[in-house]
Amino acid sequence: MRTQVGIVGAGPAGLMLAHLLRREGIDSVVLERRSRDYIEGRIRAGVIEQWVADLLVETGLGARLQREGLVHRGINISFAGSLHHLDFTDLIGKHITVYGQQEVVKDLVAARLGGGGEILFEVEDVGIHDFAGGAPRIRFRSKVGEVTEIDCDFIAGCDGSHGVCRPSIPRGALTSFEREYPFGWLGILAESPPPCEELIYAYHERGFGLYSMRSLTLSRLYLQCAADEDLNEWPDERVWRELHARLGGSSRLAEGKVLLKGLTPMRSVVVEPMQYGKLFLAGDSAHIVPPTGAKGMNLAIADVRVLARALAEFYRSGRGDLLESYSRTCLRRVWKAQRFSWWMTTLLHQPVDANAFDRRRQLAELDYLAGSRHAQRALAENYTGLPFD
Ligand code: RFL
Ligand code: PHB
Repeated sequence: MRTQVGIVGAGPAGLMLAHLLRREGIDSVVLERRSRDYIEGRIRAGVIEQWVADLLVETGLGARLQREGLVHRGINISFAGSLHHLDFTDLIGKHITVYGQQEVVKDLVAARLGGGGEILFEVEDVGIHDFAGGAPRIRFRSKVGEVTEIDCDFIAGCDGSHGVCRPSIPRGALTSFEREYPFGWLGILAESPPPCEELIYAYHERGFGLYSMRSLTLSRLYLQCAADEDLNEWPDERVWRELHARLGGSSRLAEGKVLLKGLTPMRSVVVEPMQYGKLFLAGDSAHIVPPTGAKGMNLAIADVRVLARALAEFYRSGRGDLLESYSRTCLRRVWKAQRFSWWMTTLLHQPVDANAFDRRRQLAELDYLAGSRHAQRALAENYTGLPFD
């Protein structure tokens, strides 16, 4: 088997890369270790930056997004018993769209399969070879047990934080920058209507709380919890009690059937560089952000936008300079997103060893944010997505 770009992973990064390349007439093969049902059902991110929504529309993927996506003018911040609305549209003329990551994945899968492209699902034992120089190859075992090799010009490692591509790069060639947070998020998806039209990020002495949604009847709610929290200790009644305590003062939260409950660890990771020879890492395989800034999926799409343009230029004119600068270009945005995600996280969560000084400082910063249009504009600019170039 032969292709121009071998793509490992059918998350937002891999699928969007395949989509953008196809529009440039560049051939790719996408390999995914999970089933189609699994990747289409995986509940993750929910907030889409404005330029990502625009890109989906411009490249023919916007029909359902425009019908079902919820356009939000801003977000709410709750602290000290009151709710403050930050209106991004009024502040900087931009907005965000709430549309589940799994919906983006469904749209991308449908576009690829509908356009005659292929995604090889449920592949096993994926290995990448000879990507330092000459002729990269991907070897894998197909769903029916057949060992197959793909010869390609380039490999895109879009296989997330537990993939094979990053660990295949020789030790010593990458530097990893990491920060662990001593807390995590307990998240639920519930059949409960929105108590508020837009998201609520709540600072509370019992810990951070977040109210988000997936539709006008489905809420997505999160609570700060211990990094090693045991879900068994969180029956639904306790989750609701805690949500009422942290979000209740600022909203009329309706309880409903809990459809899903899970834990999300909080980590910041960046590996540098994001490329090695003919292998390019994109999305969570190269960086992880804590979810507080809603940046993960958006960054994954930003990486592949850069990569698709660089590959298109290479195939069009033979110029390799955009490919050579891929990592440098992406990392400038990645580090700004890391900074913003870290800032939102430390602003809104209770530090594990908090003393009275830390709490007063956090409250002062929140008060400053609530009262300063300059501070609000900086948040709005980062939250809705920094400009490119
Ligand atoms: P993905 O989505 O993890 O996709 C990687 C794919 O690679 C496959 N794979 C392999 N395939 C073949 N061979 C192998 N050896 C393979 N190993 C792995 C996997 O099965 C998978 O299908 O990475 P990608 O494409 O880089 O996308 C990144 C995003 O998924 C991630 O950053 C976001 O979900 C993070 N995130 C959020 N991002 C946002 O932009 N906005 C948000 O509001 C937001 N909220 C969140 C989040 C992540 C969360 N969790 C669960 C971590 C909220 C939560 C709770
Ligand atoms: C979500 O809707 O899942 C969501 C929203 C905002 C975040 C993180 C997750 O910061």
